[in-house]
Amino acid sequence: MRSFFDPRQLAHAPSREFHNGGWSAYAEVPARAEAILAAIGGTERPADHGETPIARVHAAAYLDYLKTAPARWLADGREGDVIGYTWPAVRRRPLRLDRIDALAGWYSIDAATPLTADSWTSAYWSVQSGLSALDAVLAGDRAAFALCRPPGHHAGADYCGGYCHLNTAAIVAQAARDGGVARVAILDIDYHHGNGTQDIFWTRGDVFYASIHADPATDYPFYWGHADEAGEGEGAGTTLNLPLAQGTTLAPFRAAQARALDAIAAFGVEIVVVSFGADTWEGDPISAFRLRTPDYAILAGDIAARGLPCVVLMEGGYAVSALGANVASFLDGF
Ligand code: OKP
Ligand code: ZN
Repeated sequence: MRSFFDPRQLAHAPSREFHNGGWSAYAEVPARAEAILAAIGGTERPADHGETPIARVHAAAYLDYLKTAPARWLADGREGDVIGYTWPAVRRRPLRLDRIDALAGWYSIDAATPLTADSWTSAYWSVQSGLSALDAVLAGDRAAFALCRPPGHHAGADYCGGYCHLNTAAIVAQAARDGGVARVAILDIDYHHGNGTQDIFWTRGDVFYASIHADPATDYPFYWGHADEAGEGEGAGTTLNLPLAQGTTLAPFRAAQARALDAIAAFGVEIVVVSFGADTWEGDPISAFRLRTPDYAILAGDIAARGLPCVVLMEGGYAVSALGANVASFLDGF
């Protein structure tokens, strides 16, 4: 399977994140990508598709914020990474936001996603890796892998969050649509619900979003991913949420994935974008499912057996010592 990665994806390295009432070491570290690279062998450098496919999904003002906020933070006399401290409970209307703290709260959903001067560059190349994997599939490959890092599925059209800045799965799905693919599905099997992807396609009838994830009653991102969230308008019925309890093992996860794949098949898609997180592994430091390394080959085999071309994108997975083996197991299953 062809795999794509650009070394500029390593540069983004915030020093810390704020959650559970205090500062922690940033979990989404560059060493994650290095561990995957060591386990899967050679990757190709992605082609540069420019900003046009990114701007098809993300708001221009948000992209401007990602690019300029770190320099503005320093110009305002701050130290360290850009991080918000006040959030609008409801975004009632566009405001004239002059102060960097107002911008940071408006364009983010949490304090776990600080921006550094390198964030834009790393996120940009993470997206390019995804778009190059799509190119391989559009050219006829049955599956291709993008070692996306930073990840993307928590980023909305105009917000960052959950270690994510640009939503590569959404950008790849939209690029497939723009390339003439009539119907696309995104299968999200990261431990966390992909709130950004869901938001972006919430009212869309042409892109199906199916997610298997930890129950938002107990896990981040808390406010999305309940079983009754199914889309609205033309998107009514094109979102499928399958939350599972902490402690979930292979059998219930596999049954949920079969349900998601049945729904995707019934929707009649030509391409599946897989948001793959290895944070469902039993030893993940911030998650609580109980999948084992060989389980990933079984889950991937079930996906491949449906016979649909797959663009596989890396999302989460924070147990660095096991990450390479878990990703290799998943890719072997194809
Ligand atoms: C990103 B992805 C841990 C809090 C961590 C952010 C989680 C982001 C996960 N107690 N909060 O979906 O793997
Ligand atoms: Zn995750």
